[in-house]
Amino acid sequence: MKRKCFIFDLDGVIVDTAKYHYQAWKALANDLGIDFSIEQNEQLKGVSRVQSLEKILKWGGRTLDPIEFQDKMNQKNTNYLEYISNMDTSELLPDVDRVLRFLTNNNQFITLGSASKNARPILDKVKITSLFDAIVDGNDVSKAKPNPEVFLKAARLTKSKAKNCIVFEDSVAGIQAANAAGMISIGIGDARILHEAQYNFEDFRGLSNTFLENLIKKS
Ligand code: B16
Ligand code: MG
Repeated sequence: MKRKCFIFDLDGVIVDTAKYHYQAWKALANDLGIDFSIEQNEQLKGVSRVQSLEKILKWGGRTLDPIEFQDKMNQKNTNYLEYISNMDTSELLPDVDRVLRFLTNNNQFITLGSASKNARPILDKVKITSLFDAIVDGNDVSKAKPNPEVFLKAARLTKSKAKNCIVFEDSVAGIQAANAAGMISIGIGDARILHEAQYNFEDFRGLSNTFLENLIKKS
């Protein structure tokens, strides 16, 4: 069996933390007197903390001095950390466990490619850290998605060529990053939003072991 590198995004793919990011950003935006819609939130998925706040300020026509900016980022993260503090294995998204087990049993590389600086503690909380051959998160990269840096780094750590990497992503920026890296992109979520992906699934329940087997065999 070939050894491919499967790269998982975290928020919205492995765990449903996307909803906690949304709630924390909404609270912050409203606090600044800025409206914040679900559609706008879609544009923040996969986007770094700094760039997310920059976008919200732009939408609200607001500016902050550097100290206030840092303050607001801390406020959002403190609020977010509170949301995730009680996370446990029940928050793994449907069938993530089955897919991870199938790939492990078939000797595939499992890696993380997330923009989040909170990725490691979250993996610990849902007790899957030991399944990963490499973890690349927001602390390890300088360029945010749609730049492919995060995925290229995961490939490098497992000595995999880009064409042998398969990326699971729930964000437009992440799908663009995977495509820019020359990797196979699989959108997890709404296919209308993630239409740039090579394959689309609402969630992992639709992604069969046979489909995974074919990805592994694919030259
Ligand atoms: P943090 P992912 C991304 O994680 C989220 O989708 C995005 O909403 C968030 O702003 C970003 O991480 C940074 O997260 O504030 O925890 O460092 O989807 O790339 O796993
Ligand atoms: Mg995501």
